[in-house]
Amino acid sequence: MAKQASIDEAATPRQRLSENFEMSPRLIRIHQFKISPFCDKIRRVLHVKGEPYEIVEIPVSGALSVRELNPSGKLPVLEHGGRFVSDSTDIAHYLEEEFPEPPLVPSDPHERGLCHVLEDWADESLYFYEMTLRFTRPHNAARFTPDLLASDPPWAQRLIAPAIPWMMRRTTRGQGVGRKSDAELERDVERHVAALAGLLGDEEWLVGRALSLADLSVYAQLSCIALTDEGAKIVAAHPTVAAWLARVDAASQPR
Ligand SMILES: N[C@@H](CCC(=O)N[C@@H](CS)C(=O)NCC(=O)O)C(=O)O
Repeated sequence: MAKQASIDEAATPRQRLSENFEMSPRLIRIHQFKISPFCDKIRRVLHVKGEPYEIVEIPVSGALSVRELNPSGKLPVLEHGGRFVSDSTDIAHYLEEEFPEPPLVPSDPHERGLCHVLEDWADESLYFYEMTLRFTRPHNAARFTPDLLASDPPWAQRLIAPAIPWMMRRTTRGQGVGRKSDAELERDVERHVAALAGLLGDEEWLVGRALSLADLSVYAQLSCIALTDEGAKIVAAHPTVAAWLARVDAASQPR
């Protein structure tokens, strides 16, 4: 489903654009950091929609070039029909308009509202728990930093790797979650996962009777939390949530 774009490494992201677009103007391309939960969310939206796409992997050492595509410097950025769309929520809604089937944003106003609130909670709250757990706790940072830097040249990996926990901590401290003790943070995650178990009850999906953007957004963040030892234990204690994670994963694989 996803093809790695063959790109001229020396070209800027905007220069890289034109070639394939001349041949295939409706091509979808995702500029991403592979292990970003927001990029995972968008890949899964495209899998559910059954739309093929190309990946442009941005190395962490090339992160400044992202500003050419998105002034906020954040990924993912979607390229389609000569347009650039940034922010995973905007991208998901753009894709919903371009490729309405199967719908991922409910049409019922109550479900639509709940879907949005859950997506925003995942993006703006759960994200900082996953970032703190994966990249600021030394035993986890040792596991996940090599994945984060997998597309960087060796010199950049050597230079950047030691700074990753510091960089992530600076962000999570600014946001607030990073100021909590380990025990407080794990208690919060436990409360969030218990809340999801309560929301799910006997239902298959978080909103209504079908997979929605809420499932994909919460999945993208919680699956990263569950990759850590601490998160795995918390999720395992809530079989409803563990089963839902597996269900969302299965429903959003490449077709
Ligand atoms: N609200 C944005 C958040 C995206 C985001 O924070 N992406 C991170 C990677 S997980 C990023 O690009 N960080 C680089 C930076 O902040 O400079 C979205 O939904 O797309």
